[in-house]
Amino acid sequence: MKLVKTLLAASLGALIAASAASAVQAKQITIGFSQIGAESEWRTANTNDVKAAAKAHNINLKFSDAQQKQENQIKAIRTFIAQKVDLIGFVPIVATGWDNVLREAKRAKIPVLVMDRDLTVSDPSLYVAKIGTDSVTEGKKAFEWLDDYVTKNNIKPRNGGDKLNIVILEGTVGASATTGRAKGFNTALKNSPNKDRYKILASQTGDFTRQKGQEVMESFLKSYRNDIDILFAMNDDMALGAIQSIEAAGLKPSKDIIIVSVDGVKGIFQAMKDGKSNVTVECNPLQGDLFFTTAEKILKGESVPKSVFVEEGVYPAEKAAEVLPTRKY
Ligand code: GYE
Repeated sequence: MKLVKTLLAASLGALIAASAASAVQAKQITIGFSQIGAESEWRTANTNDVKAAAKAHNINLKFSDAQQKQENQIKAIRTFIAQKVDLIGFVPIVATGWDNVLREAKRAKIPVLVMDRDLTVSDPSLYVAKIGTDSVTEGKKAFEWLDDYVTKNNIKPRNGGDKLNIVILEGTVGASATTGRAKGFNTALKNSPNKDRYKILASQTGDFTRQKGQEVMESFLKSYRNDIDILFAMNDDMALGAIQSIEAAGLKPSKDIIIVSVDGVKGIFQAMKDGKSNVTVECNPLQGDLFFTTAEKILKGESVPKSVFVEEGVYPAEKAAEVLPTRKY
């Protein structure tokens, strides 16, 4: 009898342990995610991808849109800490100013996984890892494509002078995507054997939006209508806005003014197909799957690389018609 009882107790214990383990396994992961906002076609694609990937990974996603304000992102992160989420993800709108809130997350023992943009913190242990895009390389690819195009096509300054004049539409001030692209572009220009061929005439932020891209290009054209040879727009949306201003000024985008931009959204492929833009350097917004796969590893205690870049290509206008139907964003 005693033996039976012991056996029974033991198997009951095993049963409880087993079901507890499966309960632990089945516990759905909750992740708080703070997105920047919806400033561009790229961002919308990024948000849609994060939401779809969360579903595919069976994650309980608490999604928060900061409407372009760092303070809203900080508030959202604090809310996630209070809610005791399993992991916090966020896209830093600007690179600095995160130390305090990330220290609070660390104290609460909630791991932080950064997506898309880079950040600068005083202590690297304030976040576990970052997945995203390589903006310095994007800027470099943009200049290198341009330099090659100008050389092959023997492009001359429109005003008969000896310099090809470049105007730049920068992204959000303080964002890593802006500083990185500027650094990549300017360094490649400085290192080019043809560097004396170019002059940067003007450079101003268009905040990564179509509307500001249009407005700033309009003001560039007011000052330098007959001098601008090249536009480097740090994203496609600003290039699309600028195309409107170029046409309104009676000039031909892609012919009178060569247009180089970054992202690779459908809108710019359509514009290239229509002969209105020259090239886009891809910046891949489809980072959701990698994000949640990495998050799951972190929560299992596995080690992950501190920084992972997603893959990106370069698409000139002559490929636009062929590539457009295959674009996912
Ligand atoms: O290029 C731009 C967006 O951070 C890489 O942000 C991203 C940039 C992207 O608004 O369109």
